[in-house]
Amino acid sequence: MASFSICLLIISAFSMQFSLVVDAVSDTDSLSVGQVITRSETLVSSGKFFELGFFRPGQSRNYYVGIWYKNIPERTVVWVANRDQPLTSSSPVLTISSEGNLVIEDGRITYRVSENVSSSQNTTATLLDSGNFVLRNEKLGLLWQSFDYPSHTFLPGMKLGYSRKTGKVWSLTSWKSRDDPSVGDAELKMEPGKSNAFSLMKRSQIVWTSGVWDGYIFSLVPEMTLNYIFNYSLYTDENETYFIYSIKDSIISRCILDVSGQVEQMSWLGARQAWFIFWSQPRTSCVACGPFSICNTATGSCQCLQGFFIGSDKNLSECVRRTALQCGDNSADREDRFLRMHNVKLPSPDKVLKLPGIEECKSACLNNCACTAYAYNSSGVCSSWDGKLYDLEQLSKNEGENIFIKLAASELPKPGGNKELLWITVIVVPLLLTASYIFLRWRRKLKYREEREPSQDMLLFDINSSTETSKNELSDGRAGKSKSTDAWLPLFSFASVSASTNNFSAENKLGEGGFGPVYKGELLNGQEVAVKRLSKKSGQGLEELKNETMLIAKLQHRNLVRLLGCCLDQDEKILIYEYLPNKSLDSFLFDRAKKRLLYWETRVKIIEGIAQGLLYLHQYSRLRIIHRDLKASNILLDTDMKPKISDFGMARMFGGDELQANTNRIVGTYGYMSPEYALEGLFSIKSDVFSFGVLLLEILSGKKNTGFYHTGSLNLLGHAWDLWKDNRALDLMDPILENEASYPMLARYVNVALLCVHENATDRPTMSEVVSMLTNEHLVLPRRNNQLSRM
Ligand SMILES: *[C@@H]1O[C@H](CO)[C@@H](O)[C@H](O)[C@H]1NC(C)=O
Ligand SMILES: *[C@@H]1O[C@H](CO)[C@@H](O)[C@H](O)[C@H]1NC(C)=O
Ligand SMILES: *[C@@H]1O[C@H](CO)[C@@H](O)[C@H](O)[C@H]1NC(C)=O
Ligand SMILES: *[C@@H]1O[C@H](CO)[C@@H](O)[C@H](O)[C@H]1NC(C)=O
Ligand SMILES: *[C@@H]1O[C@H](CO)[C@@H](O)[C@H](O)[C@H]1NC(C)=O
Ligand SMILES: CC(=O)N[C@H]1CO[C@H](CO)[C@@H](O)[C@@H]1O
Repeated sequence: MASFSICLLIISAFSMQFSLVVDAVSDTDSLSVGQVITRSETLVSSGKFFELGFFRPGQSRNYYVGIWYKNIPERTVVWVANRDQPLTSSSPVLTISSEGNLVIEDGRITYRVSENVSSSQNTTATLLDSGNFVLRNEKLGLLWQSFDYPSHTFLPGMKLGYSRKTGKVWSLTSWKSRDDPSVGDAELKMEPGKSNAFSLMKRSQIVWTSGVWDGYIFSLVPEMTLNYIFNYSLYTDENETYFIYSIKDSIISRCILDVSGQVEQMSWLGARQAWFIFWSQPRTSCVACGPFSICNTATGSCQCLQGFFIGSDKNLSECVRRTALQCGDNSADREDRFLRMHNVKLPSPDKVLKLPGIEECKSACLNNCACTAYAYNSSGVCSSWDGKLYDLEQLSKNEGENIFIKLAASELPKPGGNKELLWITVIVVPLLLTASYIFLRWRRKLKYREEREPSQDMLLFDINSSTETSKNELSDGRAGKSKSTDAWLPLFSFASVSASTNNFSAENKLGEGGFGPVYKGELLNGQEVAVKRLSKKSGQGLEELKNETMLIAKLQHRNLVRLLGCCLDQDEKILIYEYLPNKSLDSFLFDRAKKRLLYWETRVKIIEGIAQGLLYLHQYSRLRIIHRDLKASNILLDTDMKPKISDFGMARMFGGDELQANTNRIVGTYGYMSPEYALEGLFSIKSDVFSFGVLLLEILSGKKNTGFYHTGSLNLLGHAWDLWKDNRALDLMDPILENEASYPMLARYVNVALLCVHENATDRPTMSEVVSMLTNEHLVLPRRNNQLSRM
């Protein structure tokens, strides 16, 4: 190893000599006065972590000077020198000018990267292993550094905050698009002189805030308490206030403000060559919608308004007007008109006026060429919007307001006197209505038949063909007996699923899972079901998904939610589960009033049930399912408060790593992720055991692992461990259990939980060991003797 490094040193020494000959640089980390970096050359930090040079982002033809990770194949740019000054010539150079400034020249323009640096000889610019590019000089020391001019990436060691002396704000600003690093419309910053909180601004409106720094964490970022990796601090003195972080392990991590306006903290998984996002805000996907589009909050999708289409950019980041407005040209026929949209959550207006009536409001907008929309409400307030219209949200019936969008007359059906319209209303509509009524009746009949006798539209599989499954299922007591025949998984049509959920109406929505929204539905036979509408993108093809669904449907255990059917219809992937009226464990456990219903006995039953369900997934099902997202909100409770694990097999169905269907990047639930999963993306049945341990502590204490802290220990796990060391494990107990709990049992459970959350996966027990430890009173448990060093 050592000789190899020496070898490298020699090589780089040689290349440095060569480069000096041509007065250019290569494979060095510094640039001095008179030297240049051309398009094909780069600086590399001494430890080879970062590289600096010219690049062209995405499809762009322009050159920029940027810094990216040296060893990450997909170029990940962390800083751009000339964001707002793209270079179009093909022979730009970066150099230090004679007066000591860092400049980019391309023959026509000279862009000064560093300004106001006093002239001096012997100035050098060095790319450091932290990713900071610093301009130094022997006499004056540090003159300028890139860390003082953040772009969209917040690296460890950088400051975000402000200087009280100069008023300078260190903030993150998004790129305009993936092809254009110029300053976009999102900014993450701390407002000078205000409370110590970050605000995420989009077009100067606050879309998310971190909450104030309370000494340990930002109050609305509870995930900061689950801190395996970072050392955060908020530094403040008479001159400046800033937030800074460092990384304890040797992992690569960065925080970015994405083009979509989301703040994301991610780490690089070398083994999988992928970025792993483990935290992001704001969670709503509406932030990604561009101008003249409307966001459907139920599905998180953006759609162009009527009269607009997706422009050159396929990312819906720009909807473009189909027909130009006629503004000013008042020849009656071509005057602009307004399209009424219902149930819209209005963005904050550009102008508000008190006007006597809606007609006045309308003409005010019509007479102002810049005005693109107006709204009028019952208190006589006329709101109007100029230019690009952003942040419209479609709400459901009885919510929101009307907004009127200005469109060219030709984009709207002509009002009244229109013969075609008359024809349509008088003849075609009734005809259509009759036809659809007949069709629906026919469908309905068919549907009933389908439910009784399986048609070819069903997936067939034979429970007995997997001898392993049936043999093992016997250990589950009840299961296995009633299933001597072929099992069928009904395939539902999209129309029937849609009808059962009232067209996926907001009133039917039960919640939002990692894979998409869940609705309550009612089948034609009156059975209540939970309908999970998976987000459109999944890593798998339809056939694979069908196979996986079939396999998953075969898993039957009293502690798993039953899959009743599915609908795979073109883009739609929908799973239909049994409906459990008591909702999820977290809705009881973390609710002050409802947690009283979780008696000690109930909690014991829940813990044992989850352990059994997980054991079945890991060991007794033929598939060996790793759940990967076990958490309180994925445990559903039936009417007897018996637990049923939901969302199992989702990772499998979605193929490999695509746990989060919305993106092609991996996301788990931070509070329950084992260290090896969070840091390296490694998962195994032992990462489920870790999540089970966290869940166990939450059930015993009634507290969330996320957001919990107590003097000295920053999360529930650390706190449990501290109490355990002091022989005070019983203090962990949820206070409302005081007169009920069995203390020896509680102590045993805490012990098991601490074994499960062992930092090393191999030292954690398997689920079958967990089950026997939980139930066997006479078993002597190993005591934990190691620290949770990273927590
Ligand atoms: C450079 O100095 C000028 C005048 O002193 C000032 O207006 C400008 O903001 C300074 N630029 C930077 C980047 O500090
Ligand atoms: C620049 O550095 C060299 C070597 O370090 C030194 O000999 C020279 O005097 C310096 N020049 C100036 C102007 O400081
Ligand atoms: C965390 O960061 C602060 C400030 O940078 C530093 O003083 C402290 O020593 C660090 N702690 C650890 C454990 O690295
Ligand atoms: C604040 O700035 C002043 C003037 O530059 C300096 O003298 C002082 O030491 C600074 N205070 C701190 C805490 O760095
Ligand atoms: C009308 O709009 C104004 C300004 O947005 C708002 O303050 C007022 O509450 C609204 N009135 C009603 C009845 O919605
Ligand atoms: C034209 C354009 O900007 N396309 C981008 C759309 O978004 C994807 C990823 O989200 C990019 O890969 C494309 O380049």
